[in-house]
Amino acid sequence: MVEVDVEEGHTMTVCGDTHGQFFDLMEIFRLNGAPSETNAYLFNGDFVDRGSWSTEVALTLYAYKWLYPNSFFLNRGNHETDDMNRMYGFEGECRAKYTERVFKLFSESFSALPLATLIGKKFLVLHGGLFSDDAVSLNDIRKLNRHKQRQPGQSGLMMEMLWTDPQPNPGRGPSKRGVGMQFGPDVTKRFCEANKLEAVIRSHEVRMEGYEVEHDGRCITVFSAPHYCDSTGNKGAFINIGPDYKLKYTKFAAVPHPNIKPMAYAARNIMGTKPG
Ligand SMILES: [Mn+2]
Repeated sequence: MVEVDVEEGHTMTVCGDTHGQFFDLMEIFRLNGAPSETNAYLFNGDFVDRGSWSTEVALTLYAYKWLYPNSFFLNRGNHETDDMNRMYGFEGECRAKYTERVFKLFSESFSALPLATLIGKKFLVLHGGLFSDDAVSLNDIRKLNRHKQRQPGQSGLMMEMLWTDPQPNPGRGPSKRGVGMQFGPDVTKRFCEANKLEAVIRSHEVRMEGYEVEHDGRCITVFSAPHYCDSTGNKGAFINIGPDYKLKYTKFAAVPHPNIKPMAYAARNIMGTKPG
């Protein structure tokens, strides 16, 4: 877990899934300013797959991480994994635009990405959501050695952080995805109280307005791929966090892109229907 504070004069912007929508990523930077030492960003996973400019998105984000290591942050999503990349286009895109070796290097680097970022000790940002066990704490996340396990697998802390979703009903329920599970408002409340958090910020699911505040304000979804897969009609959104740790939401619409369809590099690889 990466732990950062927002200093005086700085802003942290949290973005959700970008899914290979490079032109919409550029729109975020146009609207909200290019990354810099004071204009910090956290991209909360799912940079690749589905959109057909996934290599451009991933390389741009990596270049910014290299340029601003202390103010540009990346969390891993469930699509920064080999199984998903085989099915949803990124592996094929790497082969088509570059080489097999480029995919292997991406795969290795994805397995080193942080799984969560804690902002100002108030907001836990992770791609999927909370856990099947109330006993899991921020300290367990801190202690998790992400380098011991390259892929999230079918169970355990890493899998749950990348895959779970909120549900309106209390308690826990089965996942609509067939991977992970769903957690209710009571689960979120207990987790936030036990760990002295204001809220959990997660991504992983499209929201028509680009973001949604649920679970009595304690579970926030942010999704930054507008008109997802060229078909959903949703807005994208991002969240600004200043030194006062108040959240400011901005919605934005999709911009035009060259005529290459989503999953253009995946057609021959589509084998299942697991939603991402
Ligand atoms: Mn996801």
